[in-house]
Amino acid sequence: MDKKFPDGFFWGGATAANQFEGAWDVDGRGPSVDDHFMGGSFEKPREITLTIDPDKLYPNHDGIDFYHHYEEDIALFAEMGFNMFRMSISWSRIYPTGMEDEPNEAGLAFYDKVFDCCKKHGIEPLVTLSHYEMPYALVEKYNGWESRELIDLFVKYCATVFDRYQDKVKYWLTFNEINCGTSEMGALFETSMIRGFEGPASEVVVTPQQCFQALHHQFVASGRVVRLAHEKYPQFKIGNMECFILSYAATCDPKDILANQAEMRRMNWYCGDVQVRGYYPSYAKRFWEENGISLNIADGDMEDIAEGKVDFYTFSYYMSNTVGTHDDQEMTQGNMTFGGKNPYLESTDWGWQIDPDGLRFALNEIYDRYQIPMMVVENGMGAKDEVTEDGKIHDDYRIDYLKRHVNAMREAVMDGVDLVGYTWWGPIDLVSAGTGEMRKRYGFIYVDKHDDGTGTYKRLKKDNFYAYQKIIASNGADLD
Ligand code: BGP
Repeated sequence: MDKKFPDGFFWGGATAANQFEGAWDVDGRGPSVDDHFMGGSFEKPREITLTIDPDKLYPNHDGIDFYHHYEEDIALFAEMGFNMFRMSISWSRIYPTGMEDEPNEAGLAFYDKVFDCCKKHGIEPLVTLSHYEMPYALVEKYNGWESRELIDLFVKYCATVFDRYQDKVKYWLTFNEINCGTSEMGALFETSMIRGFEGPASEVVVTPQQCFQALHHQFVASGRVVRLAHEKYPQFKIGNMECFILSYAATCDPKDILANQAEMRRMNWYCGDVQVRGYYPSYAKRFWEENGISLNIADGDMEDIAEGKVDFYTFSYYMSNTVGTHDDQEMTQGNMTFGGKNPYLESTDWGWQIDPDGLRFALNEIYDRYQIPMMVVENGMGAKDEVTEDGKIHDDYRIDYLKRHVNAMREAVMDGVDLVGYTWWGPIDLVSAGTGEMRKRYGFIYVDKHDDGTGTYKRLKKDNFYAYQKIIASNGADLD
């Protein structure tokens, strides 16, 4: 069989505005929820403050200053051969509090420049409308997505950027990792229900009722936005975005199989089933009942969801874990989650278990279920990099991770999966969402920026820069 990817396959990298733009209070931008998060680490959760304390360090404020380096950075992406760049728009750059009648022209103009620069280099933007952020004023007034009012405000913001960039952007994603809203830990990032909260992020408390009601509001908002796009801009393609946390049953005990099935439904299938199929899945009713959830569904909501089905399915994939019912299970950390350890897998320094075969498995499972085009829009390895005396970064560990995951996708394509794109997470080092660290680096490009806030912002190519360049040049055929 032909061991390569389909012609026209999208190769690129993925970022999020709040994690790399910086310029948090420049050109009329309002504070976003992430601007209230201080830096943390593997051992120490990020602290959230109610007001911005000038004596404290908030890593998202400066990010890696893409705002002033975008031309240099996009040129480097082009040099690697990117034909796609996933980025998000910062809502509070467009509507500083989310509640203004008119958008902030300076914010809109910034993204015009970014998209024009992509075009100059033949790079297709893939734009996430909401990547773990909202204007902080909406947290204060509405407690984030807990309130229905967010739907109209979000649709207004989307309508503005659709109108403005209709000739520059074709591919859009509604909510980043929407399914993180199904867990207490992920809801913090996904739904911003932290009104009045100050303290370690691990101490935020939300109930299942709040989580699933907030998600319902997001489903309706997503449905309305997809409908709007389909009606007004037939050239657009709109996708969902899931944090796919593949889990295996910890043992072949049938009780473990059932426990894992329940976890796979809550974590991985619930949101996809709604956004791809356009209705709540059959297992939802019992799940709601058993978790004390009673959804408030308004007239027209289910129609918005039914008419707002996404055009393609996208997800992040970093790791897998195990789920079981036995007490002796050892646990480990992962992306937005804790899970059981798998004795057959190695982990990164942050405890994320590396599992390329799981990516092939996940791609097949998802495609069997939905039968629509797919993209892997995040995948990567957070590691501590060292600049050696020769001024280089020899990140063979990351090259190995990259090649094994590209190989897994290639196998899935040969299995028949309709995979159309791959955007590596953090093609340039940026601030970690989970820990707020800079030293948890993912990039092909190193950025001289450190956890204590120091650094020159100088960009350096790592060894993996050249490895990815070779992979892209051969359309995924050359993995030696
Ligand atoms: C995903 C998020 C990204 C990104 C990535 C890596 O869940 O969509 O925003 O940050 O994970 O996670 P972290 O930054 O915590 O290492």
